[in-house]
Amino acid sequence: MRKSIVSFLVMSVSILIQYQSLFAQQKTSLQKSYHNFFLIGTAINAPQIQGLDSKASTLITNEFNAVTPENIMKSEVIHPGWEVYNFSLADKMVEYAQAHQLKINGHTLIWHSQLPAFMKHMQSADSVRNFFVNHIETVAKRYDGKVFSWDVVNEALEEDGTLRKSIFLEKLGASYIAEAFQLAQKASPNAELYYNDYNIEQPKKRAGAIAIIKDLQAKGIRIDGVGIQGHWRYNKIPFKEIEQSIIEFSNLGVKVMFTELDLGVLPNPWDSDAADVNMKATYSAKMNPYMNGLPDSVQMKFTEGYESLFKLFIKHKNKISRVTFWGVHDGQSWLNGWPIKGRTNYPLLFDRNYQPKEAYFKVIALTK
Ligand code: 9MR
Repeated sequence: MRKSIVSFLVMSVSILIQYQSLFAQQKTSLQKSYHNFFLIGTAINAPQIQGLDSKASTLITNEFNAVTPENIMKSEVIHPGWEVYNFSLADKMVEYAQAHQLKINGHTLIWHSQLPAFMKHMQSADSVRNFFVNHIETVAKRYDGKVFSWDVVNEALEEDGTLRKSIFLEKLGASYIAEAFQLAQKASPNAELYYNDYNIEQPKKRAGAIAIIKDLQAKGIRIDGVGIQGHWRYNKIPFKEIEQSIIEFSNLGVKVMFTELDLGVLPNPWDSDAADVNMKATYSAKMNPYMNGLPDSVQMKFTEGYESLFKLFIKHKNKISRVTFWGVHDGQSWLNGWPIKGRTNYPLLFDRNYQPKEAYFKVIALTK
């Protein structure tokens, strides 16, 4: 018994060393392996854009060919006052991306969340309209030719597929989505324009997204793609719905993307895949079970999850244009702080020490 445990340990360590040395030699990378299939992206944060995280920078430039700013293009940051725009970090990101041939997906023009303080409780429809038009025109125009694409509207749907009761719907009416795409097209004719949301692989919400796309198309307004965010749980990945969504969205003639991929391993208080940043729950030790490391059984299932997911993506590679992870490494993930603050989650392909996990090699091996 003891002997077999020892030989199992020796085998595991030697596999790990093999993997890590392969990685160190940089013979391979995600973006190189998937070059003929689709773009491989990551969300990047402010320190990474400012060059303050050199280990992450090495991963970003070696492993990825697309980036999405995790927060710095949200209206709260880029448009903090009526006439005040703060472009410094976004401009820096453009420089960084140009220097490393990374395609930028601008995230995001119109989102009900993370709005600037001055417009959160705005009462007058005229003021909301002014903000809306001014924001899209200014930001989209400045980055025309610099960003490859925009999430023009983000998370406009409720789980039942109806339009979310956001300040935009309330004050501007349902046509705000079409208007946002029109304004974006005019201000940034060179960027691809996308609708982005979580859980739109689920039938009811998917029907809502299809209705949005069809409405734009019927009005002759350009929409180039749809982003399925992909915040899933490692052991509850909705494969059937994902595949069905790839097919249905693609049948509408738009590109399909997975835009914020991560596979959380921690218990979810509501047993749900909603990624609503406003949902919060209180901390308890029971809800943070893997503070000191992930059990092998979970790690194995996590690896299998990523492997099966990428198998599915490869099967539909002609319909998928990009797969973006929501963060470079586990330490950066929003899932350490949501929906419960202070937890230790393990959702990405690189660990807290910036090292690739087994899932990374499995995902790459699928391309051979
Ligand atoms: O990862 C982002 C986190 O750092 C922010 O605090 C949060 C609020 O702005 O947004 C997170 O990113 C969200 C993305 O912009 C839209 N889809 C859900 C993402 C996870 O909440």
